[in-house]
Amino acid sequence: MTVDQHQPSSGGVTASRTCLICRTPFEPFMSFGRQPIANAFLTPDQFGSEFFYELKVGTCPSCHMVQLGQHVDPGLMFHEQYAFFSGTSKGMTVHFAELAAAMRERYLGGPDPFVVEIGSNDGILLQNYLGTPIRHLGVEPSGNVADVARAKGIQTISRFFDPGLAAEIVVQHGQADVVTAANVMCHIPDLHSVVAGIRSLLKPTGALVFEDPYLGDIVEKASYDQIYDEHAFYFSVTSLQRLFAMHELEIVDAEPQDVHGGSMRYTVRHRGSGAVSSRVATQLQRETAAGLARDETYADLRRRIETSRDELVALLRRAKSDGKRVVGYGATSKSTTVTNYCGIGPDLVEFISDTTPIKQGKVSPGTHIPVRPYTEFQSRPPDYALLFAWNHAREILAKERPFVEAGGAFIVYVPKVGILS
Ligand code: DWN
Ligand code: SAH
Repeated sequence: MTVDQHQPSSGGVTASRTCLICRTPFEPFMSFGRQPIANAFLTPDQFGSEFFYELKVGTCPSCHMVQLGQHVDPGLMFHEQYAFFSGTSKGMTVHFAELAAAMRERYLGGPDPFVVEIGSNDGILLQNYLGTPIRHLGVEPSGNVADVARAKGIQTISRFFDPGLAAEIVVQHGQADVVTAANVMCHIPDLHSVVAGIRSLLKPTGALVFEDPYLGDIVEKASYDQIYDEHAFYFSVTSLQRLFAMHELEIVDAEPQDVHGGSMRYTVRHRGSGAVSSRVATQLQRETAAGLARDETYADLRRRIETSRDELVALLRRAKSDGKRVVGYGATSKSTTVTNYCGIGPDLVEFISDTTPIKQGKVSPGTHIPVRPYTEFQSRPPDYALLFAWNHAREILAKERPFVEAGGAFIVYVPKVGILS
């Protein structure tokens, strides 16, 4: 089934007043106000044309899909100058090597195996199949990151995935044993068309394996910085079950992951083609217990987010009045929501340290904090590092022991605002 309800607008943003999954009207439970494109790092000559929209989020009263109330046109976010390169985290490189091995063992052991990845970025996942008998194909619309993958020898098509492309892939390469997507499905407002495309691309025995930030973690930790333009949806097993049922597909497994601040790995197959793990029912029970389908949960989340904002701003102001230097650690997409929602600019955060060359020498979207190379963090260590890349805390805290041993400290805001000693 294809529900074509999301038409790109000419103004760069589309308002959504009905659920993109089941078309039930919904009201946003929260607005984060005026926000820029999360990954649109810019130079001063671009200030006059900086794009803004209202970031608001709601939950469908019928299918309980949590989703944005406004959608920025995909071409404004994913293009030749996309700023996020997956390989910037060593921890994620290990995570995807493990995912590749797990899929190989479970679903890619037959004759002439074929895997398609949607949103393959710089090839962090598919690189693990190079030199194996497994045929692969990446679909990655952001041309600059796709070029990095191609340079590694990874077959990559630079287009947005849709049913038309799925049909072309089937004609040229045949159906896939595995379709995989990490941190991509939640980025695509026209999810029905993507799921329809995946359904036609998958062999009858095939599996869709995908991961995305998990709604249960966002609610529990009040990690509101997961909410930004690229993340159109905040998935739970409850809401996804309904979506896949509409396409005669079913979730056969749901495995919590500790990456990106708490994610879920879903395995989906043609209805009736595989055993359903007891983890699915367990997860559904947990979601009921956590109140993910109840309005009060989101009213409470909004209050906790407002408190988090007030506490973070107070802490940063105190640091400033005490004469301390604060530098951001990781110019994440997530930090765009935090800095713009809280009103944090260069007056409170001197610069943001980031290892990604394309972000360096620019300023952060909206509040215009300079982004500097990591070498600057090392040569001029601040009193406090504001941990915007908190999802990579394990990797970063291990690396930054010398900073802490020399008297530096990390300011965090997920799950609570505070200073790590
Ligand atoms: O869903 C998405 C995820 C997968 O990646 C996309 N929509 C966009 C992006 O989100 P993000 O920008 O919030 O991702 P990260 O992985 O939290 O970004 C980390 C940033 O921090 C990168 O710019 C690299 C930088 N970094 C650093 O400077 N030093 C990261 C590490 C680990 C470091 O040690
Ligand atoms: N899978 C990688 C990248 C996630 S970032 C990881 O987990 O690290 C999201 C990626 O999805 C970007 O590279 C973006 O260009 C891509 N993307 C966005 N919309 C897409 C679509 N409709 N089809 C395919 N890829 C898409």
